[in-house]
Amino acid sequence: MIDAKFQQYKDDEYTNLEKSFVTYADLVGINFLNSTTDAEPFVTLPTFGHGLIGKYVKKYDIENIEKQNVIVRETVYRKLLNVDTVLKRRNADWQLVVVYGYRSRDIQQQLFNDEQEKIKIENPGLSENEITENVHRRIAVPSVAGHPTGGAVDVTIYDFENKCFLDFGTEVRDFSTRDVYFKSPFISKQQKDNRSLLRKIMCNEGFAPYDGEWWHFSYGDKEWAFYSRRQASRNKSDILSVDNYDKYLYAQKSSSELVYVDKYRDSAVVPQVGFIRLAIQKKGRLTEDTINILTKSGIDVAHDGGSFFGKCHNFPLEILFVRDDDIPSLVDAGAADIGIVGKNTYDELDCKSEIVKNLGFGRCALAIAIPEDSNIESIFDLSGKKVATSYPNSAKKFFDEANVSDVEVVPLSGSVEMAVTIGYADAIVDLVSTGGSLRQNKLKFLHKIFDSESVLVANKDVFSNKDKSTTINRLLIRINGYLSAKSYKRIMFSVSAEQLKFVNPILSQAKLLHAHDVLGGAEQNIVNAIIKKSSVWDIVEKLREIGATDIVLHDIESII
Ligand code: PRT
Ligand code: ZN
Repeated sequence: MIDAKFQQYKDDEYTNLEKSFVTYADLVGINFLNSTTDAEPFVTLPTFGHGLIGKYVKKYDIENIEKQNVIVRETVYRKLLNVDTVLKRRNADWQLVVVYGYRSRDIQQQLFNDEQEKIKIENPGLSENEITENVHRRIAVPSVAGHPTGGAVDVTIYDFENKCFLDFGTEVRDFSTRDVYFKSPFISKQQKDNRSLLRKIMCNEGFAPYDGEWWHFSYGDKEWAFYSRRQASRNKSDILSVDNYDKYLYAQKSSSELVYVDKYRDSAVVPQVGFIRLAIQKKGRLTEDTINILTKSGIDVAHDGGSFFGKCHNFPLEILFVRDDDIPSLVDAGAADIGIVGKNTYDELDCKSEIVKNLGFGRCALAIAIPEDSNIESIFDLSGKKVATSYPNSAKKFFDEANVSDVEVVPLSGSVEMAVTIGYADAIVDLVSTGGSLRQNKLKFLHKIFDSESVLVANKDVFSNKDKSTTINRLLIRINGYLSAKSYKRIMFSVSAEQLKFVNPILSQAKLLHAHDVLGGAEQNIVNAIIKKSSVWDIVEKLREIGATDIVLHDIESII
């Protein structure tokens, strides 16, 4: 009973709100005074990037034709870019996402007809006019509709930090509830604030809002002209200039008339020839070493810590900061051209990209471990047992190839050691580096499945692009130079002519990279050589034994 009463109360509130929506009758009298505004091109919004993006978040009508692309007028595009910039000033992790833009006239008509049929059946008593207005609240009457002009957009805000959309009280384009009305009283304070913020930023940029849908805004359509004219007269602006709004109206276009520029593949978005995108771990074990290897290769990485994107000022490279588990699929899909990831992750995810370089950091092993007191002695004792792991594919492959039958592999996304402690599994397959974590959890090593280290992976098609391939090779030369330099040191010391004859055997034993050169030839000689880091102290001690002096060690930046 109370529910029914409350529902009635809600319905009355909604119906009351509907009275102030812009109606079909408001728009039908607005005339299109021909002008040049209509000659402007349409553009697709980038589907990926650090700024504004356009992407259908659900399956919508023109997705079949346009895939994920959202199409809008060029002026609208520029305004949306500004909105995104303003948003990011409030919070660097926020991004404007446009989930709907242009819709063809045919589709508008079809949606309108469907909705009209529905309303007619639900409300048999309504007059023709009432039905039209009723339908118009959701699906605009085609002759005055905004989406077919390319001037109307449906937008929302994504928060990169929390990996979700801001809470607006309903999902974008959720027509199952009238809480989508901008002024719905049945949403929280926070939700209201989010709606007001979105509206304020969009309207400051010249868009007109629509009270019936918190996400819908337009520029240059009839609704915009009506709204702007009404605002102007409320603010008592010059009525003459108010009438000018009609001049700037956009005409609607059918899909056959639509010509557009694909911004996503446009050179404006990818400004440099051979520009490549590298995906790296945003925050984790690999991050520091990865950035270090880039910096030491002479690449400046600018990253504010918050956002997904980093720029390099001195190399045609954009860096994408993501979870390491996402790197293989981003590179496979070509969303990033190359990536730096643990080989363990690469193997586990059955990556189609190729490994182009082992990077030598993030070393660990994927290993089988068992409780310290377990009576399991070999991998064959695991037959019929439960093994918990975050690496189910690698584990299954290993047991299959080793012919250990009936191992039940239980996938867990984290805290794998726990599974054994609580008796949920008999063994684990996990990464081990120092082994400290095993000891801490009273586990012991049983068998190594594979060794792993960080690798540079590249999309398999990227080398067929000449420009990108050149950039990747430039990057590789630098990384190779750094990696070889990293394992050597330069040594200089001084010896007498007498001592010099002992020097050669000491140095050559230490596997020289370069033959050393000797300056002098008289009483005192300066020897200059490049030696393996691993033998530095051994060599230094031996040199001191023969009486060498002024021993100086240098780090090497690069060996090319
Ligand atoms: O958030 P995101 O998804 O990006 O990070 P993540 O939690 O998936 O990964 P992260 O940062 O923990 O590890 C990233 C990569 O580092 C792995 O994919 C490996 O390639 C590499 N790596 C190197 C390691 C380890 N060493 C390592 N020891 N990854 C994890 N570990 C774990 C190990 O499983 C154990 O639980 O660290 C713990 C301590 O190890 P011990 O043996 O040193 O005690
Ligand atoms: Zn809309």
